[in-house]
Amino acid sequence: MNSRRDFLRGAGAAILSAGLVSRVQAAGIPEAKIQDKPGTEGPLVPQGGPAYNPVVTLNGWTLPYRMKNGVKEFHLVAEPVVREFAPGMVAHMWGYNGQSPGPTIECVEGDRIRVFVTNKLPEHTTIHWHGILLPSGMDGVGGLNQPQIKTGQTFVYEFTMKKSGTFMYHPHADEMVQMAMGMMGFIVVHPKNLNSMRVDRDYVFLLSAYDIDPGSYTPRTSEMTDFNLWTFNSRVFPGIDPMVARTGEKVRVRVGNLTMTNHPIHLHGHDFEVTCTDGGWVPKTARWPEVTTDVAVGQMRAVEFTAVAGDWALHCHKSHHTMNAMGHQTPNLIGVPQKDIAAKVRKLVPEYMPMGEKGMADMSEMGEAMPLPDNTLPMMTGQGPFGPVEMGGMFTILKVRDQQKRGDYTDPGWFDNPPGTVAWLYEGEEPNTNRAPATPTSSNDLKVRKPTGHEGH
Ligand SMILES: [Cu+2]
Repeated sequence: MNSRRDFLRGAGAAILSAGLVSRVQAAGIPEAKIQDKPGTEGPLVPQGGPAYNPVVTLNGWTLPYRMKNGVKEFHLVAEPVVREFAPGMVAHMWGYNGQSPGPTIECVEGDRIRVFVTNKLPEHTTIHWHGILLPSGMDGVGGLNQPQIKTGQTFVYEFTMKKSGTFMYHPHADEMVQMAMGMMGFIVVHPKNLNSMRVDRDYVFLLSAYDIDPGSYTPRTSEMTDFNLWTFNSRVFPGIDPMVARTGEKVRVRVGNLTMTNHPIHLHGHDFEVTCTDGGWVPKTARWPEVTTDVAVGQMRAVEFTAVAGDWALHCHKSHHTMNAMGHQTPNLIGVPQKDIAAKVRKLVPEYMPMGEKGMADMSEMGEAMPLPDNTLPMMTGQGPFGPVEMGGMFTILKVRDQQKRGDYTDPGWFDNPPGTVAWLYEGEEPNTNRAPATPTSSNDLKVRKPTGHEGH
Protein backbone atom coordinates (compact mmCIF):
# COMPACT_ATOMS: atom_id res chain seq x y z
CA MET A 1 0.00 0.00 0.00
CA ASN A 2 2.84 2.38 0.88
CA SER A 3 4.64 1.80 -2.37
CA ARG A 4 1.41 2.44 -4.29
CA ARG A 5 0.95 5.72 -2.42
CA ASP A 6 4.55 6.73 -3.03
CA PHE A 7 4.04 5.90 -6.67
CA LEU A 8 0.90 8.04 -6.84
CA ARG A 9 2.60 10.92 -5.06
CA GLY A 10 5.60 10.57 -7.35
CA ALA A 11 3.35 10.50 -10.37
CA GLY A 12 1.54 13.63 -9.15
CA ALA A 13 4.84 15.47 -8.71
CA ALA A 14 5.95 14.45 -12.20
CA ILE A 15 2.77 15.78 -13.79
CA LEU A 16 3.04 19.08 -11.92
CA SER A 17 6.71 19.50 -12.75
CA ALA A 18 5.77 18.98 -16.39
CA GLY A 19 3.63 22.09 -16.07
CA LEU A 20 0.37 20.22 -16.27
CA VAL A 21 -2.50 20.55 -13.82
CA SER A 22 -3.52 17.35 -12.05
CA ARG A 23 -7.14 16.28 -11.86
CA VAL A 24 -7.18 17.17 -8.14
CA GLN A 25 -5.88 20.68 -8.83
CA ALA A 26 -8.36 21.16 -11.64
CA ALA A 27 -11.19 20.23 -9.30
CA GLY A 28 -10.00 22.89 -6.84
CA ILE A 29 -9.34 20.45 -4.01
CA PRO A 30 -5.96 20.56 -2.28
CA GLU A 31 -3.89 17.39 -2.46
CA ALA A 32 -4.58 15.04 0.47
CA LYS A 33 -1.25 14.34 2.16
CA ILE A 34 -0.88 10.79 3.45
CA GLN A 35 1.27 9.59 6.35
CA ASP A 36 2.51 6.01 6.19
CA LYS A 37 4.61 5.88 9.40
CA PRO A 38 3.37 5.80 13.04
CA GLY A 39 6.35 7.72 14.51
CA THR A 40 6.36 11.27 15.91
CA GLU A 41 6.86 13.87 13.17
CA GLY A 42 8.69 17.08 14.12
CA PRO A 43 6.82 20.41 14.25
CA LEU A 44 5.43 21.57 10.89
CA VAL A 45 6.58 25.13 10.25
CA PRO A 46 3.63 27.25 9.02
CA GLN A 47 3.59 27.62 5.24
CA GLY A 48 1.72 30.89 4.81
CA GLY A 49 -0.73 32.90 6.87
CA PRO A 50 0.09 34.31 10.32
CA ALA A 51 3.11 32.91 12.19
CA TYR A 52 2.64 30.53 15.15
CA ASN A 53 4.63 28.16 17.35
CA PRO A 54 3.69 24.69 16.05
CA VAL A 55 2.84 21.70 18.27
CA VAL A 56 4.30 18.19 18.12
CA THR A 57 1.82 15.31 17.93
CA LEU A 58 3.05 12.29 19.87
CA ASN A 59 3.27 9.40 17.37
CA GLY A 60 1.45 11.56 14.90
CA TRP A 61 1.74 14.47 12.51
CA THR A 62 0.23 17.79 11.41
CA LEU A 63 -1.78 18.10 8.20
CA PRO A 64 -0.20 20.55 5.74
CA TYR A 65 -2.50 23.23 4.31
CA ARG A 66 -2.49 25.60 1.38
CA MET A 67 -3.56 29.26 1.32
CA LYS A 68 -6.23 30.19 -1.22
CA ASN A 69 -7.39 33.82 -1.31
CA GLY A 70 -6.74 34.19 2.40
CA VAL A 71 -8.47 30.92 3.36
CA LYS A 72 -6.53 27.98 4.84
CA GLU A 73 -7.49 24.85 2.93
CA PHE A 74 -7.10 21.33 4.33
CA HIS A 75 -8.06 17.97 2.83
CA LEU A 76 -9.06 15.10 5.12
CA VAL A 77 -9.72 11.66 3.66
CA ALA A 78 -11.76 9.27 5.83
CA GLU A 79 -10.51 5.77 4.94
CA PRO A 80 -9.55 2.31 6.20
CA VAL A 81 -5.97 2.34 7.54
CA VAL A 82 -3.48 -0.08 9.04
CA ARG A 83 -2.04 1.27 12.31
CA GLU A 84 0.94 -0.23 14.09
CA PHE A 85 0.19 -0.15 17.87
CA ALA A 86 3.76 -1.19 18.72
CA PRO A 87 6.31 -3.23 16.80
CA GLY A 88 4.76 -6.71 16.55
CA MET A 89 1.13 -5.66 16.33
CA VAL A 90 -0.96 -3.85 13.73
CA ALA A 91 -4.68 -3.11 13.71
CA HIS A 92 -7.07 -2.73 10.81
CA MET A 93 -8.84 0.52 11.59
CA TRP A 94 -10.61 3.50 10.11
CA GLY A 95 -8.83 6.84 10.22
CA TYR A 96 -7.81 9.84 8.17
CA ASN A 97 -5.03 10.31 5.60
CA GLY A 98 -3.31 7.00 6.22
CA GLN A 99 -3.29 6.89 10.04
CA SER A 100 -5.46 6.65 13.12
CA PRO A 101 -5.78 9.07 14.78
CA GLY A 102 -5.95 11.51 11.92
CA PRO A 103 -3.45 14.34 11.48
CA THR A 104 -3.51 17.34 13.80
CA ILE A 105 -5.04 20.46 12.23
CA GLU A 106 -3.21 23.65 13.25
CA CYS A 107 -4.35 27.20 12.54
CA VAL A 108 -4.48 30.63 14.15
CA GLU A 109 -7.23 32.52 15.97
CA GLY A 110 -9.09 34.56 13.34
CA ASP A 111 -8.18 32.18 10.48
CA ARG A 112 -10.87 31.23 8.03
CA ILE A 113 -10.47 27.51 7.29
CA ARG A 114 -11.96 25.32 4.58
CA VAL A 115 -11.77 21.57 5.14
CA PHE A 116 -12.53 19.22 2.25
CA VAL A 117 -13.64 15.84 3.63
CA THR A 118 -13.56 12.91 1.21
CA ASN A 119 -15.26 9.70 2.29
CA LYS A 120 -13.47 6.51 1.24
CA LEU A 121 -15.13 4.38 3.94
CA PRO A 122 -17.64 1.67 3.02
CA GLU A 123 -20.38 3.67 4.84
CA HIS A 124 -21.37 7.31 5.23
CA THR A 125 -19.66 9.67 7.69
CA THR A 126 -19.48 13.33 8.84
CA ILE A 127 -17.02 15.38 10.89
CA HIS A 128 -17.94 17.17 14.09
CA TRP A 129 -15.57 19.92 15.29
CA HIS A 130 -15.59 19.28 19.04
CA GLY A 131 -15.46 22.51 21.09
CA ILE A 132 -15.27 24.94 18.18
CA LEU A 133 -17.73 27.84 18.07
CA LEU A 134 -19.18 27.79 14.55
CA PRO A 135 -22.43 28.08 12.57
CA SER A 136 -24.90 25.30 13.40
CA GLY A 137 -24.81 23.99 9.83
CA MET A 138 -21.05 23.33 10.12
CA ASP A 139 -21.30 21.33 13.36
CA GLY A 140 -21.29 17.97 11.60
CA VAL A 141 -24.05 15.99 13.30
CA GLY A 142 -25.39 13.80 10.50
CA GLY A 143 -29.10 14.27 9.94
CA LEU A 144 -29.26 17.25 12.33
CA ASN A 145 -26.81 19.73 10.79
CA GLN A 146 -26.17 18.20 7.35
CA PRO A 147 -26.84 15.13 5.25
CA GLN A 148 -24.29 12.35 5.87
CA ILE A 149 -21.33 12.25 3.47
CA LYS A 150 -21.91 9.15 1.33
CA THR A 151 -19.12 6.84 0.20
CA GLY A 152 -17.16 8.55 -2.57
CA GLN A 153 -18.51 12.06 -1.83
CA THR A 154 -16.52 15.10 -0.74
CA PHE A 155 -18.10 17.72 1.55
CA VAL A 156 -16.71 21.15 2.37
CA TYR A 157 -16.72 22.66 5.88
CA GLU A 158 -15.85 26.34 6.14
CA PHE A 159 -15.78 28.55 9.24
CA THR A 160 -13.71 31.14 11.09
CA MET A 161 -11.72 30.20 14.20
CA LYS A 162 -13.13 32.63 16.75
CA LYS A 163 -10.78 31.76 19.61
CA SER A 164 -7.51 29.98 20.33
CA GLY A 165 -7.38 26.71 22.21
CA THR A 166 -7.40 22.94 21.82
CA PHE A 167 -10.18 20.99 20.17
CA MET A 168 -10.89 17.62 18.61
CA TYR A 169 -12.59 16.27 15.51
CA HIS A 170 -14.51 13.02 15.07
CA PRO A 171 -17.51 11.66 13.14
CA HIS A 172 -21.08 12.24 14.26
CA ALA A 173 -22.41 9.48 12.00
CA ASP A 174 -22.55 5.85 13.16
CA GLU A 175 -20.18 7.13 15.80
CA MET A 176 -20.28 4.04 18.02
CA VAL A 177 -18.64 2.10 15.18
CA GLN A 178 -16.56 4.90 13.65
CA MET A 179 -14.96 6.10 16.89
CA ALA A 180 -14.36 2.52 18.06
CA MET A 181 -12.59 2.01 14.72
CA GLY A 182 -10.24 4.94 15.44
CA MET A 183 -11.73 7.98 13.71
CA MET A 184 -10.56 11.06 15.59
CA GLY A 185 -8.02 13.85 15.52
CA PHE A 186 -6.77 17.00 17.24
CA ILE A 187 -7.26 20.68 16.37
CA VAL A 188 -4.96 23.35 17.78
CA VAL A 189 -5.88 27.00 17.29
CA HIS A 190 -2.89 29.17 18.17
CA PRO A 191 -3.28 32.66 19.69
CA LYS A 192 -2.92 35.56 17.26
CA ASN A 193 -0.22 37.07 19.49
CA LEU A 194 2.92 34.90 19.17
CA ASN A 195 3.89 35.63 22.77
CA SER A 196 0.52 34.82 24.30
CA MET A 197 0.52 31.46 26.15
CA ARG A 198 3.98 30.81 24.72
CA VAL A 199 5.86 27.64 25.70
CA ASP A 200 9.09 26.06 24.48
CA ARG A 201 7.56 22.67 23.62
CA ASP A 202 3.95 21.88 23.01
CA TYR A 203 2.95 18.19 22.80
CA VAL A 204 -0.50 16.86 21.90
CA PHE A 205 -2.06 13.41 21.91
CA LEU A 206 -5.43 11.69 22.18
CA LEU A 207 -6.43 8.91 24.56
CA SER A 208 -8.21 6.09 22.80
CA ALA A 209 -9.11 2.50 23.72
CA TYR A 210 -9.75 -0.59 21.61
CA ASP A 211 -10.90 -4.13 22.07
CA ILE A 212 -8.86 -6.33 19.76
CA ASP A 213 -8.91 -10.02 20.63
CA PRO A 214 -5.46 -11.65 20.83
CA GLY A 215 -4.64 -13.02 17.39
CA SER A 216 -7.12 -10.76 15.57
CA TYR A 217 -6.74 -7.43 13.75
CA THR A 218 -9.99 -5.47 13.88
CA PRO A 219 -11.42 -3.68 16.96
CA ARG A 220 -14.68 -5.10 18.31
CA THR A 221 -16.90 -2.05 17.91
CA SER A 222 -19.77 -3.30 20.09
CA GLU A 223 -17.63 -3.31 23.26
CA MET A 224 -18.80 -0.79 25.89
CA THR A 225 -16.52 -1.28 28.88
CA ASP A 226 -14.07 -4.16 28.60
CA PHE A 227 -11.34 -2.79 26.32
CA ASN A 228 -7.91 -4.44 26.24
CA LEU A 229 -5.74 -1.83 24.49
CA TRP A 230 -5.35 1.58 26.17
CA THR A 231 -3.46 3.95 23.96
CA PHE A 232 -1.83 7.36 23.55
CA ASN A 233 -2.64 8.26 19.94
CA SER A 234 -3.36 4.62 19.06
CA ARG A 235 0.08 3.47 20.23
CA VAL A 236 0.88 1.38 23.33
CA PHE A 237 4.08 1.29 25.39
CA PRO A 238 6.81 0.43 24.44
CA GLY A 239 5.64 1.70 21.02
CA ILE A 240 4.93 5.21 22.37
CA ASP A 241 7.74 7.68 21.67
CA PRO A 242 9.30 9.56 24.58
CA MET A 243 8.58 13.27 25.05
CA VAL A 244 11.83 15.21 25.25
CA ALA A 245 12.74 18.62 26.63
CA ARG A 246 15.70 20.70 27.77
CA THR A 247 16.08 21.39 31.49
CA GLY A 248 14.20 24.55 32.47
CA GLU A 249 12.07 24.70 29.33
CA LYS A 250 8.39 25.47 29.67
CA VAL A 251 6.48 22.43 28.38
CA ARG A 252 2.79 22.02 27.57
CA VAL A 253 1.10 18.65 27.09
CA ARG A 254 -2.43 18.67 25.67
CA VAL A 255 -4.41 15.45 26.20
CA GLY A 256 -7.85 14.74 24.71
CA ASN A 257 -10.02 11.81 25.78
CA LEU A 258 -12.23 10.06 23.23
CA THR A 259 -12.46 6.72 25.06
CA MET A 260 -15.44 5.41 27.05
CA THR A 261 -13.92 6.11 30.49
CA ASN A 262 -11.88 8.75 32.36
CA HIS A 263 -8.08 8.69 32.58
CA PRO A 264 -6.17 10.28 35.48
CA ILE A 265 -2.99 11.37 33.70
CA HIS A 266 -0.03 11.45 36.08
CA LEU A 267 3.43 12.96 35.61
CA HIS A 268 6.38 12.07 37.85
CA GLY A 269 9.03 14.50 39.11
CA HIS A 270 7.08 17.71 38.39
CA ASP A 271 4.06 19.64 39.49
CA PHE A 272 1.94 21.25 36.83
CA GLU A 273 -1.08 23.45 36.27
CA VAL A 274 -4.04 22.85 33.97
CA THR A 275 -3.91 25.90 31.71
CA CYS A 276 -6.49 25.03 29.04
CA THR A 277 -9.65 22.93 28.64
CA ASP A 278 -11.77 22.45 25.51
CA GLY A 279 -13.67 25.52 26.73
CA GLY A 280 -10.62 27.78 26.55
CA TRP A 281 -7.63 29.03 28.55
CA VAL A 282 -7.90 28.89 32.35
CA PRO A 283 -7.28 32.31 33.95
CA LYS A 284 -4.04 32.38 36.02
CA THR A 285 -5.95 33.08 39.23
CA ALA A 286 -8.09 29.96 38.76
CA ARG A 287 -5.24 27.42 38.42
CA TRP A 288 -3.88 25.16 41.15
CA PRO A 289 -0.89 22.81 41.32
CA GLU A 290 -1.41 19.13 40.49
CA VAL A 291 0.60 16.01 39.70
CA THR A 292 -2.38 14.11 38.25
CA THR A 293 -5.25 15.49 36.22
CA ASP A 294 -8.34 13.47 35.43
CA VAL A 295 -9.31 13.73 31.78
CA ALA A 296 -12.96 12.76 31.56
CA VAL A 297 -14.70 11.40 28.47
CA GLY A 298 -15.02 14.04 25.76
CA GLN A 299 -12.60 16.39 27.57
CA MET A 300 -9.24 17.97 26.81
CA ARG A 301 -6.77 19.08 29.46
CA ALA A 302 -3.58 21.02 28.73
CA VAL A 303 -0.98 20.95 31.51
CA GLU A 304 2.13 23.14 31.78
CA PHE A 305 5.32 22.65 33.78
CA THR A 306 8.98 23.60 33.90
CA ALA A 307 11.13 20.66 32.80
CA VAL A 308 13.35 18.99 35.45
CA ALA A 309 16.31 16.83 34.35
CA GLY A 310 15.68 13.08 34.48
CA ASP A 311 13.65 10.22 33.00
CA TRP A 312 10.10 10.64 34.24
CA ALA A 313 7.09 8.37 33.78
CA LEU A 314 3.95 9.93 32.31
CA HIS A 315 0.99 7.57 32.40
CA CYS A 316 -2.65 6.92 33.15
CA HIS A 317 -2.97 6.14 36.86
CA LYS A 318 -5.53 3.38 36.36
CA SER A 319 -3.11 0.49 36.69
CA HIS A 320 -5.02 -1.71 34.23
CA HIS A 321 -4.54 1.01 31.60
CA THR A 322 -0.76 0.52 31.67
CA MET A 323 -1.14 -3.09 30.51
CA ASN A 324 -1.50 -4.51 27.05
CA ALA A 325 -4.07 -7.15 26.09
CA MET A 326 -4.87 -9.34 29.09
CA GLY A 327 -7.71 -11.49 30.37
CA HIS A 328 -9.65 -9.99 33.27
CA GLN A 329 -11.19 -13.23 34.52
CA THR A 330 -7.90 -14.39 36.07
CA PRO A 331 -8.29 -15.50 39.71
CA ASN A 332 -5.85 -14.04 42.24
CA LEU A 333 -3.32 -16.82 42.92
CA ILE A 334 -0.91 -14.85 45.08
CA GLY A 335 0.16 -17.17 47.90
CA VAL A 336 -1.26 -20.30 46.26
CA PRO A 337 1.50 -22.83 45.60
CA GLN A 338 0.95 -24.10 42.06
CA LYS A 339 3.76 -26.58 41.52
CA ASP A 340 1.65 -29.68 42.16
CA ILE A 341 -1.36 -28.30 40.30
CA ALA A 342 0.81 -27.36 37.30
CA ALA A 343 2.14 -30.91 36.95
CA LYS A 344 -1.42 -32.26 36.93
CA VAL A 345 -2.72 -29.68 34.45
CA ARG A 346 0.25 -30.28 32.14
CA LYS A 347 -0.94 -33.86 31.64
CA LEU A 348 -4.04 -32.36 30.02
CA VAL A 349 -2.57 -29.12 28.55
CA PRO A 350 1.13 -29.66 27.77
CA GLU A 351 1.98 -25.91 27.37
CA TYR A 352 0.27 -24.92 30.65
CA MET A 353 2.35 -22.40 32.58
CA PRO A 354 1.35 -21.39 36.12
CA MET A 355 1.35 -17.63 36.71
CA GLY A 356 0.86 -15.22 39.51
CA GLU A 357 1.98 -17.32 42.49
CA LYS A 358 4.16 -14.43 43.69
CA GLY A 359 2.42 -11.63 41.77
CA MET A 360 2.43 -10.82 38.06
CA ALA A 361 5.89 -9.22 37.79
CA ASP A 362 7.34 -12.25 36.01
CA MET A 363 4.94 -11.46 33.14
CA SER A 364 7.35 -8.80 31.87
CA GLU A 365 10.07 -11.39 31.34
CA MET A 366 7.60 -13.94 30.06
CA GLY A 367 7.07 -11.86 26.91
CA GLU A 368 10.04 -13.59 25.33
CA ALA A 369 9.53 -17.02 26.86
CA MET A 370 5.81 -17.54 26.29
CA PRO A 371 4.41 -18.18 22.82
CA LEU A 372 1.75 -15.54 21.98
CA PRO A 373 -0.97 -15.68 19.34
CA ASP A 374 -0.09 -13.88 16.09
CA ASN A 375 -0.40 -10.07 16.15
CA THR A 376 -0.50 -9.91 19.97
CA LEU A 377 1.76 -7.91 22.28
CA PRO A 378 3.03 -9.14 25.63
CA MET A 379 0.98 -7.71 28.52
CA MET A 380 3.88 -5.59 29.74
CA THR A 381 7.24 -5.06 28.12
CA GLY A 382 9.92 -2.46 27.45
CA GLN A 383 13.50 -2.51 28.70
CA GLY A 384 14.86 0.29 30.87
CA PRO A 385 18.47 0.90 31.95
CA PHE A 386 17.85 -1.11 35.16
CA GLY A 387 15.69 -3.95 33.80
CA PRO A 388 12.21 -4.54 32.41
CA VAL A 389 9.80 -1.59 32.66
CA GLU A 390 6.70 -3.49 33.71
CA MET A 391 4.25 -1.44 31.67
CA GLY A 392 2.23 -1.44 28.50
CA GLY A 393 -0.67 0.69 27.31
CA MET A 394 -0.91 4.35 28.35
CA PHE A 395 2.67 4.93 29.47
CA THR A 396 5.58 6.91 28.13
CA ILE A 397 8.69 8.67 29.38
CA LEU A 398 9.42 12.39 29.63
CA LYS A 399 13.16 12.71 29.00
CA VAL A 400 14.61 16.02 30.18
CA ARG A 401 18.29 16.79 29.62
CA ASP A 402 20.56 19.78 30.32
CA GLN A 403 22.23 19.28 26.93
CA GLN A 404 19.10 18.76 24.80
CA LYS A 405 19.26 21.42 22.07
CA ARG A 406 16.29 23.77 21.71
CA GLY A 407 13.98 22.41 19.03
CA ASP A 408 15.68 18.98 19.09
CA TYR A 409 13.11 16.19 19.46
CA THR A 410 15.46 13.22 19.07
CA ASP A 411 15.57 10.59 21.84
CA PRO A 412 18.59 11.37 24.06
CA GLY A 413 18.82 7.79 25.45
CA TRP A 414 18.70 6.96 29.17
CA PHE A 415 19.37 9.52 31.90
CA ASP A 416 22.88 9.66 33.33
CA ASN A 417 22.00 9.97 37.03
CA PRO A 418 24.41 12.15 39.05
CA PRO A 419 26.48 10.06 41.52
CA GLY A 420 24.63 9.27 44.75
CA THR A 421 21.14 9.99 43.35
CA VAL A 422 20.00 6.44 42.54
CA ALA A 423 18.27 4.17 45.08
CA TRP A 424 20.82 1.54 46.14
CA LEU A 425 20.90 -1.96 47.56
CA TYR A 426 21.54 -2.11 51.31
CA GLU A 427 24.25 -4.65 52.02
CA GLY A 428 24.87 -4.05 55.73
CA GLU A 429 23.40 -5.95 58.64
CA GLU A 430 19.71 -6.92 58.51
CA PRO A 431 17.85 -4.38 60.63
CA ASN A 432 15.69 -5.66 63.47
CA THR A 433 12.21 -4.74 62.24
CA ASN A 434 8.78 -5.47 63.56
CA ARG A 435 6.31 -7.00 61.14
CA ALA A 436 2.71 -8.09 61.17
CA PRO A 437 2.10 -11.78 62.01
CA ALA A 438 2.18 -13.91 58.86
CA THR A 439 -1.18 -15.56 59.54
CA PRO A 440 -4.20 -14.08 61.26
CA THR A 441 -5.17 -15.64 64.57
CA SER A 442 -8.28 -17.78 64.50
CA SER A 443 -10.27 -15.16 66.41
CA ASN A 444 -9.80 -12.49 63.65
CA ASP A 445 -10.19 -14.96 60.81
CA LEU A 446 -12.43 -13.36 58.23
CA LYS A 447 -15.26 -15.46 56.95
CA VAL A 448 -16.25 -13.81 53.73
CA ARG A 449 -18.39 -15.28 51.04
CA LYS A 450 -19.08 -13.54 47.76
CA PRO A 451 -22.75 -12.62 47.49
CA THR A 452 -24.53 -14.62 44.82
CA GLY A 453 -27.52 -13.92 42.67
CA HIS A 454 -26.51 -10.31 41.83
CA GLU A 455 -23.95 -10.96 39.10
CA GLY A 456 -25.73 -8.67 36.69
CA HIS A 457 -25.14 -5.58 38.90
CU1 LIG B 1 -6.69 5.27 31.86
